[in-house]
Amino acid sequence: MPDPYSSDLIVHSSQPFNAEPPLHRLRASFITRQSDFYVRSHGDIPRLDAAIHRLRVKGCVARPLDLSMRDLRERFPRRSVTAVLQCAGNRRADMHAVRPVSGDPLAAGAIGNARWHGVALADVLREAGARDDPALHVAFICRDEVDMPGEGRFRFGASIPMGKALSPEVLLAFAMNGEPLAPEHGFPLRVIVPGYAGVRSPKWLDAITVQDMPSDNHMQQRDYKLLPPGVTADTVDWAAGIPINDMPLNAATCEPAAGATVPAGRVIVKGYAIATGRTVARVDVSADSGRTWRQAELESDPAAPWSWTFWRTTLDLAAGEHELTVRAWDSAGQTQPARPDDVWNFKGYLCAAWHRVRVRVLSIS
Ligand SMILES: Nc1nc2c(c(=O)[nH]1)N[C@H]1C(S)=C(S)[C@@H](COP(=O)(O)O)O[C@H]1N2
Ligand SMILES: [Mo]
Repeated sequence: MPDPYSSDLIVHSSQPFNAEPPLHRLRASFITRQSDFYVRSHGDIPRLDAAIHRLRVKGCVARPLDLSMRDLRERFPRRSVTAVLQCAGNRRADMHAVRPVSGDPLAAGAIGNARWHGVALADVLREAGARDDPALHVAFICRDEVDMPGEGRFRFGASIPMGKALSPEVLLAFAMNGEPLAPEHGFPLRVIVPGYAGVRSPKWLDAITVQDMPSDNHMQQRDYKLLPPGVTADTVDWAAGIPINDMPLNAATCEPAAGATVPAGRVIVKGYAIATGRTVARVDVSADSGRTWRQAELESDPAAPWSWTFWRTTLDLAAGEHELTVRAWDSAGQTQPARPDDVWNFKGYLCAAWHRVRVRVLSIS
């Protein structure tokens, strides 16, 4: 099947389909086009019919619901949010370079910023009569099936705590940038949980269960947790891991590309930075691996707190090899770890070390 949406993406695997955009495409627009948006799927992409799709809401609720897509559109106020979606494995390749990790060697493209349209999850939960109790969890189950060695075949699922589920930015989304969701991004219905790792934003949503514990799905219990550096796939005790929800402060250089050759003189360097809960207050760029730094110009949208910050600066580069390095600072004055070695974990999650790009500068004589 020809797929116009995957033409420019760097494909890491075709089954399941996993792909990320080249970084210059990502930096080309503050709102990421669907065709440039990374795809992370764990199983086959379901082809669903919106006319017959239903969403059930059940569990610890006063009034269970069984909604068509039309019910969702007609019975609840429309909401939109501009938000970044980012995979917990974004920049995994940098961790892989320290010591091999499991999972696709993602560059810095497993992230995108979109305008999402749908209804507030909070409105649907209130209609179902769910209690605002911080001890509760909202679990999602999806239509795609995942094959996991040793675990067989199961449907994708995940959960978020009730406190986050009731936050107004969390949507049940049916559109992205004013277009219907593409099949690979969750058509006809997905969850969008701004600030949280992508895994907590399930696609192809089938049912919501309010319950007194997190989802028992593999994705919640035995994956997407942060483990200490000494732990391997053979020794892992998943119960001891930190579940990945909020994403750390991060920044990446998108242009020039890693390994690029550029002419000596003034070189424009551009990228993105992202903070959750706080704002990106400063971005430093270095042409000498972090010995000296200059501050980049920032471009953000104050009306879109879940969105990313773009940055750019101009460096004067002499001929030779240079390692361009970037790090962000947040509004609490915190910054990123210097080396991926300091945050290495066997799944390669949350790589937020200073991002380094080696370039070759040629003299123009
Ligand atoms: N049903 C379902 N939802 C899912 C996934 C999946 O495999 N199946 N992958 C998750 C992960 S790990 C990420 S990072 C995001 C990616 O969303 P995207 O493909 O629209 O960019 O979807 C999440 N939701
Ligand atoms: Mo992910």
